[in-house]
Amino acid sequence: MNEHVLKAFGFDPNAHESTCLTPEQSFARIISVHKTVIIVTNGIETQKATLSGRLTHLATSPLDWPVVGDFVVIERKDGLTIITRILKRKTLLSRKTAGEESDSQGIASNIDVIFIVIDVTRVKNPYLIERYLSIAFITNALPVIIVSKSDLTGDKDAIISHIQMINKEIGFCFTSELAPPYYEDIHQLLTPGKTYVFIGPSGSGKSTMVNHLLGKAIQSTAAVSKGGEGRHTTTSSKLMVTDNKAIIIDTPGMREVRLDHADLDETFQDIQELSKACRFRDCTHHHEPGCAVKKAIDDQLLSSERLRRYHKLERELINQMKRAKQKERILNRKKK
Ligand SMILES: Nc1nc2c(ncn2[C@@H]2O[C@H](COP(=O)(O)OP(=O)(O)OP(=O)(O)O)[C@@H](O)[C@H]2O)c(=O)[nH]1
Ligand SMILES: [Mg+2]
Repeated sequence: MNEHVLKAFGFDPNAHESTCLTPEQSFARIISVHKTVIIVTNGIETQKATLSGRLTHLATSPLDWPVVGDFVVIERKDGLTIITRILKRKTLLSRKTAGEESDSQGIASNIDVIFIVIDVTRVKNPYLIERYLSIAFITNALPVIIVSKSDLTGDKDAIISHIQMINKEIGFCFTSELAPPYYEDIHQLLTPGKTYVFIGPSGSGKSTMVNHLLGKAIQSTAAVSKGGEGRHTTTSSKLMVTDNKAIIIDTPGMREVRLDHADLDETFQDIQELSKACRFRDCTHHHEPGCAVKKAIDDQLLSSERLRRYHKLERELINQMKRAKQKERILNRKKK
């Protein structure tokens, strides 16, 4: 059994003790996924693997497919490494794929902390932070905002108030490749055996940070365009281990964060708090009388823009849920 060597990749034998393996089987963790080729580690070596025919047949959604960070059972068969089981995910970060379909796309699984990396030039866009927080809060992993490229701003205080206006309780820190505090706070946050995923817009400096934490330039990086947009340099997620045994996952910059499952109540705590005083418990904060949220806007305690963004995300989430239900119905009908 290889449970103990896989501990270096975050495997907790106690969490999976009920899983009995045959002598041909071992545990592994998914390092990266390239369509049907999946790279796994058994704690000693990395190998190319494929999903077993049974699991491929049973997969009805992209989330049934391995996601970087998954713990799996692998088996050697005719010289090939086959994934025969995906162990229950402790946490899963996902978003909706682009387009009209309802498909969810797994970003990373079995993560403890989600680092949302947004550079100082974009962090004042509330739309970005609110979307990232919404997909992060639903996972039960701890979201932390990393404001990167702090060398490019002289006004950290304005950024701090901006973040606190969005969410009073969210943890955040500044980083810079070029000036203090460098990556000091991130180093302090990393704990051996825990898994950290870095997400955020393209060009925000995720791979630069990951290379720094690894102490070597493993991930490619590239300068942003003149307009400040990233060039989508990282094209697939990858799991790696730092010298002090923290497990980190670098991900490609997202063009768009579409909500799949999301927690709006945690993200919009102010609206959630105010709504307790609404006359109707199911108040939508649109036209109902006695709406405490609308009153807060009149009293200038809440911005109408913030409520507008909340309603937009709420609509998106409801539509996504409807599409997912419809897809499930179609699948069930086909099965029958
Ligand atoms: N000024 C400044 N530039 C930085 C800093 N960190 C990264 N950069 C630059 O930002 C550019 C983009 O960095 P990457 O690390 O490739 O960004 P990324 O988030 O991985 O981008 P994608 O892989 O496209 O998602 C590179 O030219 C980096 O040198 C920083 O702290 N300060
Ligand atoms: Mg990158």
